[in-house]
Amino acid sequence: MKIELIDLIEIRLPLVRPFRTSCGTDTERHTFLLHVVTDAAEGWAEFGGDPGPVYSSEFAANAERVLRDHLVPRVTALHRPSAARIAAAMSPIKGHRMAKALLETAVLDAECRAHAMPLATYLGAVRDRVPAGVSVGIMDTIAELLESVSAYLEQGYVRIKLKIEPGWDIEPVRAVRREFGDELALQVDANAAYSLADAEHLRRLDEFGLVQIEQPLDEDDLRGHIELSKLLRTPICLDESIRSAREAAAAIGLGACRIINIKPSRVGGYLEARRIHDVCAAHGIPVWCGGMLETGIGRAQNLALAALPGFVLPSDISASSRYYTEDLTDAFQLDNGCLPVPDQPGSGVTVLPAALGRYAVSTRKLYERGSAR
Ligand code: SMG
Ligand code: MG
Repeated sequence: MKIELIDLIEIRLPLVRPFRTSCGTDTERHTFLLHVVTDAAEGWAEFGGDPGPVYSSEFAANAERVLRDHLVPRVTALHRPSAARIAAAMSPIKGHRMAKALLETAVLDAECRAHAMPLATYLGAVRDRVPAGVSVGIMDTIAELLESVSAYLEQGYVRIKLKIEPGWDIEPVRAVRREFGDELALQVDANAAYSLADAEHLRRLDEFGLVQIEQPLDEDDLRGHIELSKLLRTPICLDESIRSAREAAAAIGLGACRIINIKPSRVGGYLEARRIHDVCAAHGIPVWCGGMLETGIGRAQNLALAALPGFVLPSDISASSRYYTEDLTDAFQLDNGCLPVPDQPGSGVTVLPAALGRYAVSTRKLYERGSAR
């Protein structure tokens, strides 16, 4: 496979409603896509970060820079680029996992399409459908929250995740538990908004039978998570803290978490995501697939990953309508609380030119074979 062209397409898609977390409020998905054209097929990927370094230290402008100046030149210099060979070519560059994930994923998509193989098959999927959870933002009032959760449950979502932060934690959880009963699969995500000094406060969440508390402390506070997990009955799940299979192995071995949220963009791509899945499976640690408000492009690829055997908990992969009035691909729709795993080659979705035209704000060429930059 030869890479002919790499374009970066900046997009801005309005969200159907603002999404507030302890990191801030998003009203749109402002990110970029990578479109890789090879002599055999084309591939797409979606940058998992934001315009600012709020969820992660990575952000769009620095990812673009590192792709253009460091990653794309290394990968396009490979004699036979393939997804499995890319990580080694990029390894002299430290960090920047989200940027690396983007390039590897676009090439992987192209490679799977060239072999007429669904990404799910390539990764080792064992399911055709994936149970859908939904992540519910911080609201102004409890009444608004209950209304929102009720609407999602009516649509069929099988698990509710509430975003929490100091001042919006015990009461919203109590209200949702009281309104929707003990059977509801309920969990919370703090996006690192607490410190170990809040342990007594967080312990109050134990009475609500939560499936997990996700990333209560700073991403680099492994010791804090180890201590906190001794104090809480609620299982701790790590998101931001886990950036590689090695970090997953360490966190599990040290008792910092009992569940892991795998986000391919955060960990450098689907191949590392699969390795984390394997490490977790070997330790009996359940995993699920996290989301970054992806459009249909990233969501299709996340569905392929979430179809692996160790993904035993519902993922943050919701229907298109939870995010956008119009998606960049055919809309993903809930069917009995599940989303279908794409079964066509590559990520199995087609980017709709008209929709892309409406939400693309600019395109930058990162590489064209035969033309000097
Ligand atoms: O894609 O449905 C989705 C969003 C899921 O809550 C979600 N993602 O920390 O897990 C997380 C957040 C990260 C994005 S908002 C800071
Ligand atoms: Mg999270």
